[in-house]
Amino acid sequence: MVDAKSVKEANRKAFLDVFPELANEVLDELRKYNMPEDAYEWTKQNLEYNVPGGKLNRGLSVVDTLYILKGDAATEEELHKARILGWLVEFLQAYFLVADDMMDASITRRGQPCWYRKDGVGTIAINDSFILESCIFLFLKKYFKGTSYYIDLVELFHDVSFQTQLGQLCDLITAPEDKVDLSKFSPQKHQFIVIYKTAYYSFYLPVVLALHMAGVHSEEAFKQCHDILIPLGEYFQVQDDYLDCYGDPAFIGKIGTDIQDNKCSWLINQALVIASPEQRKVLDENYGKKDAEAEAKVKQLYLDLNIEQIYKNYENKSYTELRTLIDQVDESTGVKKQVFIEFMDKIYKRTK
Ligand code: DMA
Ligand code: MG
Ligand code: MG
Ligand code: MG
Repeated sequence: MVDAKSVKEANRKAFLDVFPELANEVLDELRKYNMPEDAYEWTKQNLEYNVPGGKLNRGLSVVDTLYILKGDAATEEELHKARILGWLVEFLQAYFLVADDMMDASITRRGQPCWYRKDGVGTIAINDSFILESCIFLFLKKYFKGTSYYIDLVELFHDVSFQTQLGQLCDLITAPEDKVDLSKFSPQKHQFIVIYKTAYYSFYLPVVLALHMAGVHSEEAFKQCHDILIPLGEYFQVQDDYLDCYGDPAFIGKIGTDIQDNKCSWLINQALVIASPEQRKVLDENYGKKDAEAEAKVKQLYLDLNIEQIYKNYENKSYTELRTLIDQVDESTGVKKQVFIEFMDKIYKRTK
């Protein structure tokens, strides 16, 4: 008897099995270029340390989406190509995270020290992130150059990277280290930042990649995906902001830095909306300070303001709203409701 859980595990395993193959192909390129042995070993480490080891929601969603769209008509060869595209989303994510951890001065990622904090790595991590990005285009060329939708894939990766970089820019300049000014924050500002820095690459990209593979290329189909996946991505980043403060570092694999980093997080924006003038003063004086005591005062204020309950309410409301949006999907455009339901199920009420 094949239950849903064992099917999921088999899919995950098939996905994971592709990674060593891809890592070796990158390393073969280095051999072709006659790279010195130390550069070869460095790149091997870069790939192994930074690409696998995440939750793989983004990568697996490419494969799951293709399967939902094509059903049993999807051949093993097509599924393999979808797994490769899934890994390319994971390469893109690795590229952003290596850089993000440097810019956010983070300590750990996926339960291990951030790459830039490893002995001897430091700012070389900047170039390592560029190499991770280049791998995407190397594989697109190798596996998709012969397809009719090759240029669509290339453009999609370029467009989504640009959107993410713009989101990261807004995230960073809204959180200057030397000048805390909470009046620069607002729920609207937060929404803009998270849509650009997270929603496009994490939600829109994986689904549209699979759409191209399934032969669905219409603007109406892309628009329907956009109108659901962008709010879904927004919800996901609100969860990320929540977990930064309330997640268990041992479980989520990273130590929260948002309060000390002066980030325009969902939590501070909720607090600012309801804080009394006295409470606002506490936030002005303690937010964005590289100081554990000041951070503790902000956390205490979140407790006083019952921000966790506001988050729980938001979570339930988002779920209902997203379900309504999904119910309205017009499947005649070639997209299927199940694509969104499965993606949402992967993240709803996540604790990691
Ligand atoms: C992440 O924002 C966005 C990108 C593009 C990596 P973040 O800094 O909140 O992420 P994390 O909490 O994982 O460091
Ligand atoms: Mg970060
Ligand atoms: Mg960041
Ligand atoms: Mg975060």
